[in-house]
Amino acid sequence: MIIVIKEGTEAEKMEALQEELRTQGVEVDVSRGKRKTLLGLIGNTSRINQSHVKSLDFVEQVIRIDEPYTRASRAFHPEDTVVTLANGTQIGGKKLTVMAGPCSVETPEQMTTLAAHMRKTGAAVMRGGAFKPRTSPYSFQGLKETGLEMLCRAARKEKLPVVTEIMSADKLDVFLQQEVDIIQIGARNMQNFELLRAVGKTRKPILLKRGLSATIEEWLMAAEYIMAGGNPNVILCERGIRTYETYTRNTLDLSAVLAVKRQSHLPIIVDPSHATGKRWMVPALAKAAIVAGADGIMVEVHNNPSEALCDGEESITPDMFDELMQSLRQLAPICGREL
Ligand SMILES: [Mn+2]
Repeated sequence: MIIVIKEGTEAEKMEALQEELRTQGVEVDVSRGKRKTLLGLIGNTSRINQSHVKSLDFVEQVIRIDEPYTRASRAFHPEDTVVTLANGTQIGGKKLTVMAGPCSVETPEQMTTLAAHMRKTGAAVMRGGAFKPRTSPYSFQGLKETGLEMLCRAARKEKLPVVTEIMSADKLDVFLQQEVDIIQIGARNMQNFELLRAVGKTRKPILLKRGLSATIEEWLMAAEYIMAGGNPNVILCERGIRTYETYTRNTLDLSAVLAVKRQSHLPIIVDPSHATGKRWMVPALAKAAIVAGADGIMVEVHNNPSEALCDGEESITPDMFDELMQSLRQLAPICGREL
């Protein structure tokens, strides 16, 4: 249930109402927009006397929402959320954000070269995997703490923020110590509720990838878990879903971008690399994602894809990345965005 408060209502009146609602067993979250203030009621609202609330002179409207999520819902927060990183980089709103880098961190030289290239070409965030969730226990598992340090060092040198995946809550301290700018929750961990709760206790921006077979509602409920802990800084990432099609690694669901934009206020970016598993498809689908309304893209770039320790076949080369950035620069203003 959402209560819309009339413009210019005194703070005391609102607080008294919140107090009253809390005694009736619900949690109350406040969303302050440019003009209106909304109270989001979370929990069992059956004891709330809706007509009493409606009759209050400072209440404009009481809305019953069908969705099981509140904090992530557009109804509760009509304006787009813009997530601001520690260095001031903004994700969402008018901005388009390009996140790029190798699938996994391999060597310090690789990271320094790529970071310099990213910086020159204008990527906003550097990606790189240190803790790798691999389907096979015999595949390369990532350089872990050492890799994390390599990624952060190379990116800092170029003043680039970093995004990297966390696999378990016991590594959270390491991520915070290294001042990772965006903590990624991978597709396979989208419903790892312990992990969602743990990152929800921080105020770090979280990149939440859609699970392999997750519905949009399940995905937004995962975001709600993080937000319920008090962390509003959630960025969603569509990375392809599991279907019967085997030509591509996954099936890129661009309609999810539109659905998420309608249902939620959270920024959403698209990862065409994992969605397709095919290098040659990445640039076209990155552009398609922007046209569909995504707030940015995340692509895998490798200086020597044929030698990559992970996901080489879907990594684009630095030259392809330069070309992609050029076309995105042309596309951005047509889509009413800034790059
Ligand atoms: Mn990868």
